[in-house]
Amino acid sequence: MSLFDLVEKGIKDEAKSKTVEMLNDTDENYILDEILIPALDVVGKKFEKGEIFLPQMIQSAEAVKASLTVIKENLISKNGDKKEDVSKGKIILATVEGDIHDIGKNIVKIMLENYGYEIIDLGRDVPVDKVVEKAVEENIKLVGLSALMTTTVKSMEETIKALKEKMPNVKIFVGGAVLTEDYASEIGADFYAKDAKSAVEIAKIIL
Ligand code: B1M
Repeated sequence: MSLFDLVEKGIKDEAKSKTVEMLNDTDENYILDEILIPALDVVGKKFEKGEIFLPQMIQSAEAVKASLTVIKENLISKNGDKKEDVSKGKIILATVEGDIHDIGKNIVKIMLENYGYEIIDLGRDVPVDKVVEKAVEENIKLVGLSALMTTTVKSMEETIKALKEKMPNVKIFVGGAVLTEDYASEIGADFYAKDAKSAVEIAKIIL
């Protein structure tokens, strides 16, 4: 079965071994952008139409997570000896309060780490205060926030507002399928990252 089908059907262990096999001759970005994310899109559409239910969506997400662990290990082993000892700078990442979708954020984390940035990952469903406290404590220059639902963009806006009040110079980038460039600027973000590669470009500008 193809990796796409394994994700769609939520077959975790086989998705993992298929990823190992594919990495012999396939680029990780291709696996991410052309297989894993489109497969989840199909899953999301089926869920929306009522063709599948939450347990199946969870299984598909687990299959993608298993595939991502292999991709991450592969990147680490490929870049291990090239990696510089000094971090290019610290970045806070969080999925905003009320939102437990963290696959996108985790992909962004893998990419940024791969480019030498130190990531403080606050996880998912992160309260506004927790993001602000950590940013102040670490004197952070760049914060990345993720939101996947129309309902949680409000928490994103609140987090941005609270961060800017305490740290006027902090730069904030946001991402997630529910956002657009215009919407990102409307809620006060400095940058919109449509994918993990854009997040790396933003980090290069700021840090
Ligand atoms: Co949920 N879910 N889900 N879900 N889920 C969506 C988002 C949904 C669109 C599905 C649908 O109905 N079509 C819908 C939201 C509707 C809306 O508000 N517009 C939805 C819903 C309704 C729900 C629940 C409410 C379902 C329920 O309980 N009845 C519930 C919410 C719980 C909560 O958060 N409080 C729920 C739960 C779940 C699972 C737990 C089963 C699982 C998440 C598992 C996990 O993340 N650990 C899940 C999944 C897998 C999805 C879909 C199918 C896939 C999301 C995903 O991971 N995509 C999703 C449908 C869809 O998007 N097609 C859906 C892959 C990921 C790599 O893409 O996150 O967009 P994405 O990230 C991209 C870019 O957007 C960008 O880079 C990434 C790589 O290119 N990016 C960033 C993202 N974050 C970034 C941050 C950055 C920079 C770039 O900087 C910081």
